[in-house]
Amino acid sequence: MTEILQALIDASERAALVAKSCCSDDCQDDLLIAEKCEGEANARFEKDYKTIADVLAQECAKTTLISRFPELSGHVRGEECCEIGGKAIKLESSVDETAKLLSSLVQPNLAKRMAVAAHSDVKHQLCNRLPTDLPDVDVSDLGIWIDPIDATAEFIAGVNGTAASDGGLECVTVLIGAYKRSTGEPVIGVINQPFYDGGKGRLFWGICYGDIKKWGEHNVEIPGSSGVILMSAAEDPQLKKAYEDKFEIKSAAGAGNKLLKVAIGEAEAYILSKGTTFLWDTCGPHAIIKARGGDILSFNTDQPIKYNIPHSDDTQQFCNSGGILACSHDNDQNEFKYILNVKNVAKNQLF
Ligand code: 2IP
Ligand code: CA
Ligand code: CA
Repeated sequence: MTEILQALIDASERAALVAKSCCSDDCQDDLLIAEKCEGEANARFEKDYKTIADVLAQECAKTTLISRFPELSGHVRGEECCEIGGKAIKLESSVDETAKLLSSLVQPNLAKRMAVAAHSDVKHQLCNRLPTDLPDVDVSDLGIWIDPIDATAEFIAGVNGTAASDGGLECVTVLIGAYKRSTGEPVIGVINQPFYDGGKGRLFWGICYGDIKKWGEHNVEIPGSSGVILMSAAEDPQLKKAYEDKFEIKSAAGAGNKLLKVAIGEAEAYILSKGTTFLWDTCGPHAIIKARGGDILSFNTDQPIKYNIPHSDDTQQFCNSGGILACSHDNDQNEFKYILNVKNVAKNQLF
């Protein structure tokens, strides 16, 4: 299990390096921003975009995973398709070749920086500190979901120097999760936050495999009960109202960023009534949240989200269409039941 966890961590770091390689004074407005077409787009946005960084970061993460575990081939899925600006993006055999491919889409300086990042042979420092007593895992029963860059809108604004005060580059995350193909349960997760603390970055991982629950992170103090519930800025105000008496309702950009805050106990819960997240948003964070004793349920059905949905060309098949309710820990059963109960009352009255 340690090797597959290492592979997920390194894959996320390689994607993180690609995202970071776009940040330089000489590359403003040059990310090659392409509008997603109808089947690909998220209903949360009037227009939904992807950048060359999203596509390249996903290719890098995928390549890292499949080169170390060839048996994962065909079972590594992600948000992006590899085509952008009429070109299929892939890692060529050398930095120069990849730079050449990218420079047909972006300026040569940026193409070179991205290619160097994409070819880095990443060994994340955290990998020296992983537990060595983890159980064996049947990799041939694993599937992977990748969100190479979560909060792309904030990423674009951050790179262009037009970020809003509450949604800068810090809310960008790389999300990678492994699930059991036989059951659909999330089992290993990584959340990488490349731009945290002025670009120092931080990374969280978690494992929930049978009875084994382990998690780890960079320098984080886990607070006690935070009394905070997170919601999207676009959430129904009536749902916010239902919780206002007992909780502080906060909004934060990025689904991955909100799930990260739940995972590390900065928030009790993240509640989303709409179908604007996908399996790649929740799979990695879900494994970490489960490792910490919490869970992610469907807002509509109260059933835990499952990840072994059959392959399909229709992106909507992978949407968490019933919304989500992510809870940090069910150690305090009463708090969890209270959150669930308020949600069900609100749902019946408001929706
Ligand atoms: C988005 C992104 C948005 C989020 C949306 C996700 O993913 O995280 O920020 O909306 O649900 O699907 P919100 O910020 O309101 O939570 P991506 O950037 O990968 O498309
Ligand atoms: Ca994304
Ligand atoms: Ca996302």
